[in-house]
Amino acid sequence: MVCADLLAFNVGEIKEVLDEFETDYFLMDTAGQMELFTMREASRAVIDVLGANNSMLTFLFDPVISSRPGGLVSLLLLFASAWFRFYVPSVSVLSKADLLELEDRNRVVEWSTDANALFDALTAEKATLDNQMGLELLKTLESMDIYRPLIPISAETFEGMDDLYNLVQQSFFAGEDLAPD
Ligand SMILES: Nc1nc2c(ncn2[C@@H]2O[C@H](COP(=O)(O)OP(=O)(O)OP(=O)(O)O)[C@@H](O)[C@H]2O)c(=O)[nH]1
Ligand SMILES: [Mg+2]
Repeated sequence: MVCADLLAFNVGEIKEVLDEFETDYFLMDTAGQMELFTMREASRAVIDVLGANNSMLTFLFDPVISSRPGGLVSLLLLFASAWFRFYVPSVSVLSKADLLELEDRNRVVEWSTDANALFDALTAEKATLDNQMGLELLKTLESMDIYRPLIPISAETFEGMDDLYNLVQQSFFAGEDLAPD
């Protein structure tokens, strides 16, 4: 909590330091516990000072939780909540993708691309109360603009970083590559 407040309090100074770097993008990691960044009003000020018009939200989907249809719906809800808070362009990332077998990873990506596939997977599960709730939640989520293919990324193998870079390029520069090489 103290760190979160200090970040907001000192963001002007942080921006001055960042402005000295000659780079096109900064990737900033915020606390995974959503109460500490997403659900604090000061975070809005941090984004505004750093430049809301030049910001993009990257939301990390846990690979193990995403592997179950109901788990993916839960994470989509969290993502919807974060996106709704800041309302800046966003990318959805399947983090630690190296932990999943290729078949499982492809299935999660398919669910994230096609709501009908996720709907079918939920329907195929036992008709428990949570699965029924998942179906109802999915209908709501489907009507929002939160469906986008998850980009599998791994900090172990570095796979997917190019895909993330390309998506950011597309969002800000319509795909024009800024890299010198
Ligand atoms: N296999 C694998 N492990 C990873 C990867 N990224 C991080 N880890 C490991 O996962 C563990 C937890 O790290 P993170 O998920 O980054 O956790 P954190 O950022 O400290 O916590 P949050 O506040 O939840 O973001 C550590 O042991 C990391 O080394 C990855 O891409 N692949
Ligand atoms: Mg983290």
